[in-house]
Amino acid sequence: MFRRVKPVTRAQSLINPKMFTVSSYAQAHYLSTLHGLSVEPLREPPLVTVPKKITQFIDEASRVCTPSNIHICDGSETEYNNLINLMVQQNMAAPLPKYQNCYLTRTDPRDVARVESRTIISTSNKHDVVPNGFNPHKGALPNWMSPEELEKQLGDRFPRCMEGRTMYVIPFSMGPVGSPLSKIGIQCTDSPYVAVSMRIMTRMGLDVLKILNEDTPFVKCLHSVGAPITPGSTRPVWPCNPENTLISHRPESNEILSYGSGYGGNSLLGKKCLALRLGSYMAHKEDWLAEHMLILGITNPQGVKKYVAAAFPSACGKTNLAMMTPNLPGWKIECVGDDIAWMRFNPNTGMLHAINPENGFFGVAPGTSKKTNPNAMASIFQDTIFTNVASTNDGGVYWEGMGEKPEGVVDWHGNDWDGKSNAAHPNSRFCTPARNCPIMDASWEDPEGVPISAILFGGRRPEGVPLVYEAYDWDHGVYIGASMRSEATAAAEHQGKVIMHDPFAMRPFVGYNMGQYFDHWLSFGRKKHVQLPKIFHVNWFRKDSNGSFLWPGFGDNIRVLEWIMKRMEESSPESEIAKKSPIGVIPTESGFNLDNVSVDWNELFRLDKSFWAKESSDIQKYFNDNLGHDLPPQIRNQLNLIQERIQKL
Ligand code: OXD
Ligand code: MN
Repeated sequence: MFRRVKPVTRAQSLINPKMFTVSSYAQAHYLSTLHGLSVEPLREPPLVTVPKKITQFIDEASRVCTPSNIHICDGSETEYNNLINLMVQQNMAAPLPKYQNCYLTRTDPRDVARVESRTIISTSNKHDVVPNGFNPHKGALPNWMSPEELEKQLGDRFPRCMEGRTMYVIPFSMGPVGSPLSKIGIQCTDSPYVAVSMRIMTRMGLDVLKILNEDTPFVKCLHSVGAPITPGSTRPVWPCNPENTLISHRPESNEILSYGSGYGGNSLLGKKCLALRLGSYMAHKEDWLAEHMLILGITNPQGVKKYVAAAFPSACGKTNLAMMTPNLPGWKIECVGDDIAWMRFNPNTGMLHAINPENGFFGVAPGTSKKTNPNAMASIFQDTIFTNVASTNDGGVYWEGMGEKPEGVVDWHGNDWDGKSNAAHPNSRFCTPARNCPIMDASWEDPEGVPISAILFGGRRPEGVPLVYEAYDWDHGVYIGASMRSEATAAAEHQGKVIMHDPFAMRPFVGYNMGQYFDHWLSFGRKKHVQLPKIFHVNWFRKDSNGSFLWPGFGDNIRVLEWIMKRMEESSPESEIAKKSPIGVIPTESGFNLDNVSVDWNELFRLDKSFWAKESSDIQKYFNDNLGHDLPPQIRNQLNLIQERIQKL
C-alpha cells in the first residue's frame, strides 16, 4: 500500500500475525474495560483465523498510521451498541429518544459533502483515466494523479495520522456474502462513525471473515480523518482535515486511501470508492457494469412483473423512485436498491441481471416526507443514524420538506433555529438498513440478481427536456446516457444551479477513461444471444414559465413506468401509444394514462428547435473538449443523426 512511506518502527507490532484471531467476546470485553461500559455476558466466543494477506495489510496500516488501539469489527449488535455509546460519550452522536435506536450526528460544517476536486484516480498510464480531450476542463471528468505524486501526497498525510485513536478494521462484502457477483473489502479507519455506518451500508464482520482464504481477492481500504490526538491537544467533536482532504484510488492494485473527511462517500469506502470507481474499472476488465443506478420491481394490475434500473445524478430522486407508492390502483413497486447496480448478462437467461451491492440506504433527508416517500418515512425511524439534520425538543428530527414545522428546532449547527436559514443541511442524510424498508423486493438479496427489462436515464432539467422519451436502439440509448446533463445539487461541493454534464450519472464515479466507458456500454450492443433492455430518458423536473413544475412527480411517476412497461412489449417506434420525434420515441396523449391528473401535455412534450440545437451543440463541445479522439465514432454518429433530425423540427 505504501511504497516509499517508511513504517514507524516499534519494538513490537501491535498485532501478532501468528496468533491473529477475532472474537466478538474479546472485542466486547475489550471495549467494556476501555470505556467502562456494561456489556451483556456473551456466549462462547467464535474464533476465526484471518488470512495472512489481510493481517499483513492491517499490520502495515497500523505501523504507518500508529493508532493506539486496533479493533477488529465482528459486526455484532453488541459491538454496534458499544461503538454508538462511545460516540455518545464523545459527543459525536446524540440519541433521538422519540424513535427507536436512532442517533443524530453533526459534522464539522466544512465536512458536509463529497469533495470531487480532491478525489483522484492514480494509474501508471494517464490515458487509462483521462481521455485525450482537445481542450479539457478541470472537474469535467475524474482527476488523475501519477503514482509518484500520489506516493508523495500519501507520505505527507498518513504517517502517525491515527495517533491517540483506535483503528477499526472492517471486513465487508459488497453484495450478498458469498455471491459470485460480490466483492470483498477490508477497511481500516480511525472513525467509529464510519464503523457503525459501514455496518448499516454493507454486510460487515465475522460472516465475511469466515469465507476468506489466502486466495480471496480483496480491496485494501485505508481511511483516516487526519486528526491525530496529541498530548495536550483538544479533541474536536467531528475530527476532519479539510485542507488536506484526499480521496485516492489505485485501481491497478485494488487500493483506496482516503484522508481528511469523515463524511459519506468520502469515508464509507464501500460505496462510491469501491462499488463505483474501482467497481467500474473491474467491470470494464471483467465484462460487466457497475452503475450509479437504482433497481426496482414493478408489477402491473394483471400481475406481470418487470425490473427496471435507473441512473440519475446524486440527489435527483433515486431513493424516491426506488421506494415509490404508485398513484394508480393495482400497481406495485418493490425496491431492490436506491443507488448502485452491478449488472452482468446472465449466460442462462441472456438477460442483464442486477444486484444491489449495498445493504442500506444513505439517503438525502430534505424533501423526504410522508407525501413524497412514505416508504422511506416508514424505514428511517428505527436503527438509523441521521447526519446534519435538525433536531426537535421532543427528541426527534426535522428537515426542509418534511412537513409541518415543529416548535423548538435546533438546526444542523446545533443552534436554536432562526426559521430563516436551512434547518437541515441540504445534503443531510439518513443511514438506515435496507431491511427496514417495507417494500424490499423478495429477490433483493438473490445472489443471481434480478433480470432488467429497461434502463432509465434522467436528471433535473427545468427547461426543454420532455417527461419521457425512448431510444431508437441500443447505440442511441448509449448516446442518451453519454449526453446526460443535470442541475448541480448539494451532494458535492458545486455551488449554484448550473446545468452540468454528467454522463450516465457517473461523472464523479467512473474509474477509467470515459471514452472507453462509453465504448464498453456500446460493446453490449454487439453481443450475440443477449436480450438488451430498452433505454429511456425521463425528466420529472420541467418547469413552466412561472417556475412551477409541469409534472406532479412522485407517486404519479407510475404513469411513466406504465407507458414504459407497455413499450417493453412493442418493437416498432410507432404504435397507438408511441410516435417518433427527433430526439426519440415519445408517448401519444391517448396512449398515456392521465386519469385523475391534470397536466399541460403539450408543454410537457414541447420540443423547441433552438433549445435542442443549443443542447446538441453544448454536448458536442463537451465531447470535443473532454473526450476528443477518445469519443467512440458510434456516439459521434448518433450526435450527427440527432442534429440532422432536429433540423426538421
Ligand atoms: C450519494 C451520492 O451519496 O451520489 O449517493 O452522492
Ligand atoms: Mn449516489
